[in-house]
Amino acid sequence: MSVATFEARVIGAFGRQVRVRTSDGTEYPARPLGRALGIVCGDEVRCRHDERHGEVHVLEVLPRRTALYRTNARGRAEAVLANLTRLLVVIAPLPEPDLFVADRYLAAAASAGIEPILIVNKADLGLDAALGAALEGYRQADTPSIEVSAVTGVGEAELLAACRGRTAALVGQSGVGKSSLAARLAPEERIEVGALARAAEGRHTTTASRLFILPGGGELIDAPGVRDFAPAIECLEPRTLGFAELARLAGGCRFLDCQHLREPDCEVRAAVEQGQMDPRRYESYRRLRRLQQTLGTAEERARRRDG
Ligand SMILES: Nc1nc2c(ncn2[C@@H]2O[C@H](COP(=O)(O)OP(=O)(O)OP(=O)(O)O)[C@@H](O)[C@H]2O)c(=O)[nH]1
Ligand SMILES: [Mg+2]
Ligand SMILES: [Zn+2]
Repeated sequence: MSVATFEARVIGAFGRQVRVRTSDGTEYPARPLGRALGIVCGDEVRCRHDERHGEVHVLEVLPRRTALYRTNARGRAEAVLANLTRLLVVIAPLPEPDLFVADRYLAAAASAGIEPILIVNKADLGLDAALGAALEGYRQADTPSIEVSAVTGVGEAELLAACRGRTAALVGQSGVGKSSLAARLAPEERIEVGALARAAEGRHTTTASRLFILPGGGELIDAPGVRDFAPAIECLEPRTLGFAELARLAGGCRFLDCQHLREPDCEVRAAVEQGQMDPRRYESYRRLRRLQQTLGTAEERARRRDG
């Protein structure tokens, strides 16, 4: 007797354990069948009921419309989240922001066709001069940003509008308030929020990505905090590495394949010298180029592994 299969959405992924939801809203714990499928939150999957063991098996991951990729510890590209249309890159005055991490998320999203927005949470704490200057740099970089507070509710309507009708994901350092924002936007859900002290100790409150349905329409993924994020280099837009302002400036470079490092007549370097591109953003771009050189191409890495 053949058993009917059905399609479902992955709304939680914790290693080999996943949680899926069907279009009628039924949720099941499920287990990937056979070899590692690399299932991530947001995936659409084909499942089957195993009546004998009372389990749901995931048979197959359906083609992803978009995916956010990182470089894993073995130097390989690995999907982190799937089928996003919006990436909410969260920073806050506390813990001290690592803007290079934010830049790399923004770059990975832009390269993957996922619209990024910078979310500046904890606006109630006030933004110091350094963060203010960084935000000015992002404005020059054509990167939209919203100032919000999960405590006071400032910016909530704007944040909700940015998620409406989309699949959005909250990413960023641990303790910036991703889960607190998710809890505000999806008040019906049970979402655990951490103590800032724990984040300062490097402990993460959220340990697995979860997908929530927003009351006004749209989906929101709350992802675990990170200490660092290395995008998958081969997934980055080759000319700009996903840096939005470079897409605008690079057309003016003398060489079509300008990497904006030491080449003559480089419009990007000129923009930095003339104060039209944030020097910190440019440094961030150079670091990513260096990372690209260190990691090498995917083929070079495969050769190193196998040879
Ligand atoms: N003052 C202030 N504190 C906030 C705000 N949002 C969150 N917090 C606090 O920041 C701490 C961390 O919040 P979480 O929502 O758990 O942070 P997270 O980004 O989900 O952290 P991880 O799950 O570890 O990645 C908690 O103590 C929250 O109460 C805010 O807008 N203002
Ligand atoms: Mg969290
Ligand atoms: Zn250039």
